[in-house]
Amino acid sequence: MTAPTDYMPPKVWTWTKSNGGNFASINRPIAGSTHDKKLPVGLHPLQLYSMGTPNGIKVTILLEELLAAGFIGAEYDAWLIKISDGDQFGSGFVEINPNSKIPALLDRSSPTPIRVFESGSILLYLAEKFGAFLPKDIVARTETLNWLFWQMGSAPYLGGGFGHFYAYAPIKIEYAIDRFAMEVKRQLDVIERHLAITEYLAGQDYTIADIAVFPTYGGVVKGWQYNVAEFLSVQDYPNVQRWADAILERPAVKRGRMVNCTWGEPSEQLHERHDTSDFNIKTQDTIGGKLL
Ligand SMILES: N[C@@H](CCC(=O)N[C@@H](CS)C(=O)NCC(=O)O)C(=O)O
Repeated sequence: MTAPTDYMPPKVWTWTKSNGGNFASINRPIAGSTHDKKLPVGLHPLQLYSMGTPNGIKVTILLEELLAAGFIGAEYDAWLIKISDGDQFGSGFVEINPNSKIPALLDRSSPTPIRVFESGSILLYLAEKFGAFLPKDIVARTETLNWLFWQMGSAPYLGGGFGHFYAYAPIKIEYAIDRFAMEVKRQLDVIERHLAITEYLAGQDYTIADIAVFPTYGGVVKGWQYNVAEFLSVQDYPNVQRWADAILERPAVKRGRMVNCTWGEPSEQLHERHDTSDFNIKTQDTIGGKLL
């Protein structure tokens, strides 16, 4: 083990300086808004305020799946919330999500608009609203919710624990990386063993459980999340790979991953989405991956 730091916690922690990590400029120990900013509103009842991160694309993948399945009421406007610029601390956003994290959804289809925050809550809300991607049978429904809530409880160890200390912290701390790498590999083994006996997480059907787990754990085994495929020996999880490959093939997943995405190939970014035709315009407007 490399040498520990000589830091000793004081009796009372105070926020005296930025922590120097990648997101230091937006991290702070208090909640609430920092500035007045109204949110834009589009034509559709469903207004999504988000960014194309693993938590954000859970919702855009489900909305694109619902539209692909013929639920026209799932048409939505997706507005970009730039979390690195602090948009999540604008007053309008905080009214929809007091926790200041994307994704956040406003359903304006009833006289009193309904706010929905936390990606798991949004997935469940939409699945129940449209009666899709959540089985009706009590056994399969419960199994779907088991894995949906597994993701909500497990992913912070992957992102806030492992991802933070491996990729974003200003210093590499062996103890922290070891602790969280071990936990993430254990979690991957949990879904590896399960997917060895079942096609999708809740059984034969693709559900909101797969949509929740895929962006984070699929992202790790396919290599786009933290670029840790080699470090975590992801070839050791062939059933997770098989499951992630099948999900990646779905056209709605391809579209959902583009929405509110601001990095990577320009042809794979759709900063805002207001209509299904936005994807076609995007395809026409790009040549060889370069925006015209
Ligand atoms: N538990 C939340 C986590 C959401 C979350 O962590 N969102 C991140 C982006 S992936 C965010 O908005 N970060 C901005 C910040 O922490 O200020 C959910 O599932 O919706």
